[in-house]
Parts: sequence; structure tokens; C-alpha cells
Amino acid sequence: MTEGRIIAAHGRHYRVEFPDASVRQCFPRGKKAGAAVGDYVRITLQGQDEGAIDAVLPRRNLLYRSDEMRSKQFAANVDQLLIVVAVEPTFSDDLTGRALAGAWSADIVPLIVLNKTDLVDGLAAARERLAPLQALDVPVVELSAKEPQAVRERLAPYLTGKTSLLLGQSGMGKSTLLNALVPEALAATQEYSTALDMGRHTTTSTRLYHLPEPGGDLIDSPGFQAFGLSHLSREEIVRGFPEFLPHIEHCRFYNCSHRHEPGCGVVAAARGGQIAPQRYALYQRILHEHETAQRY
Ligand SMILES: Nc1nc2c(ncn2[C@@H]2O[C@H](COP(=O)(O)OP(=O)(O)OP(=O)(O)O)[C@@H](O)[C@H]2O)c(=O)[nH]1
Ligand SMILES: [Mg+2]
Ligand SMILES: [Zn+2]
Repeated sequence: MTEGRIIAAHGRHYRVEFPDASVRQCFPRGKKAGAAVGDYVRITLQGQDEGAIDAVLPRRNLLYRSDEMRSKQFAANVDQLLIVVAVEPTFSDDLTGRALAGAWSADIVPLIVLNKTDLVDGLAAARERLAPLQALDVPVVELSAKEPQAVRERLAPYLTGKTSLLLGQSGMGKSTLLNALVPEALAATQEYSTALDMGRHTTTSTRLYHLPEPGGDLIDSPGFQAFGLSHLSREEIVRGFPEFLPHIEHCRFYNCSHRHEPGCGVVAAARGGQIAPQRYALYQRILHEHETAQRY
């Protein structure tokens, strides 16, 4: 029996890497699934290059999304979430806010990467849309994935020695960034319009890569179109909105949901402009989904 880390997942097939850098194709025993890229697992070796997953070792965290229908795991044991947005195509504020909330509620440090800064015409507008998030002390790193040298210089201080997950909508340039940081990854990248015509994302599965010296791990993932957070409790949802914190102290009721209650500090702050309206609206949407999910 031996331990390794899952570096790729395709349905029930997992690629597991061992401390000696060897990699095996592994399958979960029985019907039980649920392992994610980044998980440490206990394996029984089988033959030359296969293995059975006996157990998933306790995780530090797991980032996932869920709605009423199903849930999907992004990755486990992640130190940092790189939310990749681009000047073009237009990114969704809703999805970006959800990714942030998902990270904070799972104790993962978020970082926003604004890619394609070479497309200067749309740059000012993209910056403006990120300003409310930057105001929350989320670092925004601007770069162009087409300039690998600059990408490495700008991201190295964040990536070294950590496991980072690239997450974002299709066409934002996650795989192009990966290729800039790990040239031998040779990940497929594609013009967004072409990918859309084919009706699918360019990257189809999640995979972990090792960064060259001074090291670290980087996980590339398929573009997401939804980020339901119905698995979060009310307290966890609030953790996704750290700017509410100073105002919650003023809520009259200790179990305030920050919507209809009289004497709510958050509602007052949203009305008074100290909380950005689109952030408060996102909070309401996520809470509503949570309550809908509770009814099933
Ligand atoms: N102009 C410009 N184009 C870029 C930049 N980075 C990526 N692109 C282009 O954007 C398109 C999408 O890039 P990908 O790396 O495939 O995007 P992705 O986020 O991995 O997409 P999915 O795998 O579908 O989630 C490709 O045509 C890239 O060449 C950049 O910095 N500037
Ligand atoms: Mg990709
Ligand atoms: Zn309140």
C-alpha cells in the first residue's frame, strides 16, 4: 500500500502520482467515487501501471459547486484560487463573485488574474468592473498570457510553493497561462469563437502540473458556466461577503439574514452605498438558491 496525489480525473479514471514521480492509472474501489484532483489517496498497486484507490486521505479543503440537480468538484487541497478573467470575451460579474465566495467559504485565498491586457481598447472597462472586488483587498494581477516572461515574473511571487487552481469561464486564457508557466504542458488552447461553435470547452478535464523551479503546482480546469453555491450554509455564504462584517455588528437580531429584518446593519449599509449594490444583489441571489435547495 502506498500514497499518492491525484493529478488528473476523467470520470472514474484517475491518474495518481507517487513520491518517486511515477504515475499510475487508478480506479476507485466499488461504486464509491468522489475523489478530486489534488486529493491525496491510499493506493494498492496493481500490475506495472495501475492501482486501486482504497481511501481518500483527509482534505484541507475542497472547492466545488452545486445546484439542486447536482454537484461538481473542482479540486481539493488548494491553497489559492486564480480566478481568470479577460478583457475579451466579456466575463460575468456574477460568476466572478461566486468564485470568490466559494473560495472564501472554503478557506482558499483568491486572486484575480485579468488576462489579455494587450487588447487595450477594452482594458479600462474591465478594470472598472473589477474595482468593487479590488476594493475588498483581492489582488488583481494584470497580464497578457501571450508574454510568458512577464507572466512568470508577475505570478511567481504568488505561485511558489503552493497549489493554485486556475478557474474561469471558457476563453479567458487559462490554458494559455498554464503554457506560459509550464511550457511542457502543451495544453490545447483555442479561439473562443471556434470553441463555442463546437459547443464545448477547449479544456475538457482538470489536471495538475508542476511548476519549474522554484516550484509549486498549478491546476488547469475546464471553463465553467455555472457556480451554484447551494451547499453553503447561511454562515458560509456570509463569509463570501467579507465587506458585510463591520455592518453585521449593527444588526438588531443575532440570526439576521440581512434582507427583510428591521434594524439590519447590512441593509442600511447597502442603502447608504457602503456596500456595492451588485454585491448585495449577488448575496440575495445566493441566499435565495440556498433556501430553495433546503426545500428539497
Ligand atoms: N490577445 C490575447 N489572446 C489571448 C491571451 N491569452 C489567451 N488568448 C487567446 O484566448 C483564446 C482562449 O484561450 P484558452 O487558453 O484556450 O482559454 P481557456 O480559458 O483555457 O478556455 P477553456 O479551456 O475552454 O476553459 C485563445 O485563442 C488564446 O490564444 C492574451 O493574453 N491576449
Ligand atoms: Mg483551457
Ligand atoms: Zn442584518
